[in-house]
Amino acid sequence: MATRRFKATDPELDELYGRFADQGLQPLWELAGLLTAEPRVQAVPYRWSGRVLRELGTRAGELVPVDRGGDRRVLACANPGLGGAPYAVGTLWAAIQYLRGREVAPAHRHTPAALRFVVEGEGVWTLVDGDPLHMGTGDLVLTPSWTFHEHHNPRDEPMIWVDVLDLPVVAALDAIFFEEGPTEEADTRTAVRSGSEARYGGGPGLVPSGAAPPPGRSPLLAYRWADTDRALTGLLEATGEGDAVLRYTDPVSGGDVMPTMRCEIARVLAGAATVPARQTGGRVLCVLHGGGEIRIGAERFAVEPGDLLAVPSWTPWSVHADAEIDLFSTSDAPVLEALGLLRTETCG
Ligand code: GTQ
Ligand code: FE2
Repeated sequence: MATRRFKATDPELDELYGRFADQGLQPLWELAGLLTAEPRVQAVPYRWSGRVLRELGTRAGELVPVDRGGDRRVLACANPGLGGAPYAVGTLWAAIQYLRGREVAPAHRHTPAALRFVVEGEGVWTLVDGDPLHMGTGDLVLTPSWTFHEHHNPRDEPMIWVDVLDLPVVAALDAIFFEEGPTEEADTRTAVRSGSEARYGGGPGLVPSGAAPPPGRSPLLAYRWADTDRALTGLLEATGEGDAVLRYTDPVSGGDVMPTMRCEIARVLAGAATVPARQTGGRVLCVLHGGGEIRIGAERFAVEPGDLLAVPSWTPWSVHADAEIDLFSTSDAPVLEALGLLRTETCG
């Protein structure tokens, strides 16, 4: 495939442009829109209705089997600004996954890292490198890069949850690898408590002496709603403010849960609003509880539990709670931070 051929009115220059094209070259002075004053973002502010996601996930559950080949019954949120790409924002994959009662989603691993967040429901187990992690309402469960994972639902009732992956980042870096699990047999083990939580989730501020974290990611793979809820309540009590934001961290290093994704949870009290702010990089929001309005750029979305929203890079957003809102959020901030590209600004 040849490179773009630029045209000039001057015949000598036009001839030179022809030679550029033959040699796979382009003149910078003809290239507009490369170094823009601010990010020119393709993704647009968008909201996927939780109610619709649940309804269409359920219908897919009736029509589409999960097995080797299909592997995952997942509906990807495709931002309308991204020209058909199955990404919620330029750097994040967001989706809902639906597993019927008694179903298994077979083991595999891939270099993109994943996280699961549960808006409503329980009963599915995710095994991460063989460690059984239960998923329940409000829980955050991690599947770090290149860890084997499989899901199984020992109950009769279906379950739906939210997946967020750094897939677009890994794809942009041409670093996608994928591999199926070593055995055909589904591992349907459960456990009262995962090994990861027994070791690293024993109590606030307590980690095994001498513990070295796996580089760049948390050895704790599940963050339980009861703990998150208590922490939010405590922070609001301490500050007396109308909203509070917590960051999920690696308990050993204090850093983000994974090298590519920052997870946060915000609580906004009824009648309160957050100060509009923006930062570089993409963000995906998931409404856990409550209702009100989320403003992203010029858009205003009335929200309810289960809604997923896209916050494009450098776009101001704010939350206005009618009923107390709990809002889970994933951004690519660790990537931008590592590269010295994270800019934040309040716009209030
Ligand atoms: O659960 O393993 O949403 O591999 C996309 C790719 C979920 C998963 C997604 C995946 C998974
Ligand atoms: Fe996967």
